[in-house]
Amino acid sequence: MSARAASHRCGTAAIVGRPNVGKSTLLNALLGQKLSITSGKPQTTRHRVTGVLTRPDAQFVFVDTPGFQTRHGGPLNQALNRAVRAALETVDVVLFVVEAGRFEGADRTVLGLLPRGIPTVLVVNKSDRLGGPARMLPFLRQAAGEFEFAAVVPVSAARRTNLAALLKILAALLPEQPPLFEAQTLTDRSERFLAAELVREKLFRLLGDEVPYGAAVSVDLFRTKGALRTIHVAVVVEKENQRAIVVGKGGAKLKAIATAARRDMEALFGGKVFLEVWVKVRRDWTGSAAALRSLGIEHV
Ligand SMILES: Nc1nc2c(ncn2[C@@H]2O[C@H](COP(=O)(O)OP(=O)(O)OP(=O)(O)O)[C@@H](O)[C@H]2O)c(=O)[nH]1
Ligand SMILES: [Mg+2]
Repeated sequence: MSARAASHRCGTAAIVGRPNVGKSTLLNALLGQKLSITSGKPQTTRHRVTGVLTRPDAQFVFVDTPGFQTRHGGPLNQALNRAVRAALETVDVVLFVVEAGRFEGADRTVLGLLPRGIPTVLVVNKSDRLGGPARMLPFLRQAAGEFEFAAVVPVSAARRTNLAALLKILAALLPEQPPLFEAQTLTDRSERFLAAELVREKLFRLLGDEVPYGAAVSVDLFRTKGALRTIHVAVVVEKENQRAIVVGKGGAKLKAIATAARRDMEALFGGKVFLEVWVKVRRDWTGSAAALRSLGIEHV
């Protein structure tokens, strides 16, 4: 093996933390590409999403996870927590994300669930909100005392600040080994999955609080012909009145959801998309483990 190959670093870093701290925004910022969906509402991410960043000297395999639920024990939350635990089993490093200025009970609970013996980096996100070192430094000192972190790094995922420093620290914690993925690989997820996620993101961003948590998305058709993709997506809701909310007056809301999702799909896939979105009512899918299984967590 040449000296160059021997010094190449490659490994997996799980991004974990309580809901809404900015894990998915961080993944996208690190990749320089919008891959994982984000919104101002907690529990946006429901699936593990892997994003690969390839540099000449290192390949980072990031795993974005659902925000770890410390309160509610329903089937959906249990499924989300299982997804997080499964993601942690095989990683080389954990990126534990908190919000600058806030280290609360839910953060400590998540911290307590992390595997011992895996280097854990504390990522203090939303540093832009603290407005400067006078408030940041005491917070960093306090947070650093919560656990034996391998490093503590303040960043702003939204403003993309200090990400180079985070990558440098992270690279040093990864094993020396050749790349696991081809250089052009972005994710392990299919375009079909990403299409469903982008529709789900628009539900979170364009609707109020009631509907997105009771909605699932399934892709009924995904056909690629040359550079053109034809995609049919069903939004699954629990109640008739939720269908009315998603459709909106004269169909305006559904149109806005479909237009925004199509634009993101075209940017991510790099080609034209014909997208059709409609709404189905399926009672109580969030409250029933059987319904979750039958939908397949892939499609939730
Ligand atoms: N001010 C500020 N807001 C941020 C930053 N990073 C993320 N946000 C916002 O925080 C909210 C949550 O971001 P997400 O990336 O969806 O958070 P998450 O941790 O993935 O959330 P779940 O998937 O629901 O657990 C969104 O409104 C983001 O725009 C940041 O660096 N600064
Ligand atoms: Mg997320």
